[in-house]
Amino acid sequence: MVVDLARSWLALSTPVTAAQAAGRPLVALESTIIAHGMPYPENVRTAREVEALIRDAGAEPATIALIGGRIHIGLSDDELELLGRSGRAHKVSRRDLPAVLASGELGATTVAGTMICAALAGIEVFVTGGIGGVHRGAPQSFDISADLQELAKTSVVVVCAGAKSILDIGLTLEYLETHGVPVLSCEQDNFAAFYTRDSGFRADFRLDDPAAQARFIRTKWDLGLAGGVVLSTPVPEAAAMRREEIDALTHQALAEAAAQGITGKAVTPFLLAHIKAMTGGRSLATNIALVKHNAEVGARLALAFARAGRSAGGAA
Ligand code: PSU
Ligand code: MN
Repeated sequence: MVVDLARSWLALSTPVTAAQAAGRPLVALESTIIAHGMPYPENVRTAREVEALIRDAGAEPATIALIGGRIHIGLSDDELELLGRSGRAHKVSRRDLPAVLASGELGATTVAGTMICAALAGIEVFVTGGIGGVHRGAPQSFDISADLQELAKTSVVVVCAGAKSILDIGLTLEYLETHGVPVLSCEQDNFAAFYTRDSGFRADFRLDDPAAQARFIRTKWDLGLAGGVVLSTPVPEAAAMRREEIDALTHQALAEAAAQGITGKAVTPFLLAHIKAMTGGRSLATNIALVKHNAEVGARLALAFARAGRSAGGAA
């Protein structure tokens, strides 16, 4: 069977295997944020702290990366260190997955790449920082993250702090609507904007209660409506940046990217690094705070899924 063949590429860590055997909920985590989204050593420290938060909440974290020709579901401390430190991990989206797996090289999975691997491993909840989206200027550049197409077809919930204002958030939401991807929010009505709480756009449905979130998502999948769900939650107030500041920085970063002729998969890491440099690291503190908050929201959802699964007779 095709799925069994695909699963033969997986390497589950011992804690992940144990959690699955015990019926403890799993939460997937991506690795592009470690290898390309944050500098060393904050990236590795944050990855470990995020894993600890998920464990403390009663779920098992499963950070996903490609190592030695296998899709690793759950990483050891040494593997996290390797990814965060080596500087040679490929950024792996759907397109890149076969190349990096077949070569046996090191790969850090994006939202799209992580969704594919999480689905193969049977993990339904995935926590990240922000999703990729439709870039500003996309009508000319055609730069639309493969994350959106993955959300259209792969049945995993992506918990995030919205999308960055380096993107065209209005067009990103339009694209998701076209592809039938529901955008849920919790803690506020509007879709979040990563460094800032409010994107200025409403999410489709606000559901603060994890049990209600789980019911919504389970209903979608029960109906055979395959595909992802976005769950947006805003960066905690105390860590949020000012909208005017981030807007000004975004314009500068976009101009710099254009001047340097940055294109393709290099665009997002370039913009992130540029904004970080221009804020003297304050944007990094915001980034870390929002990922940790997302981890708490994701863990609560995974627990609610597990409870609902049991009471409904083990739907999975
Ligand atoms: N947004 C962030 N931080 C990130 C990314 C996005 O705030 O690290 C990463 C995620 O892995 C996301 C990817 O899936 O960038 C999107 O890249 P692209 O735009 O090339 O599809
Ligand atoms: Mn792109």
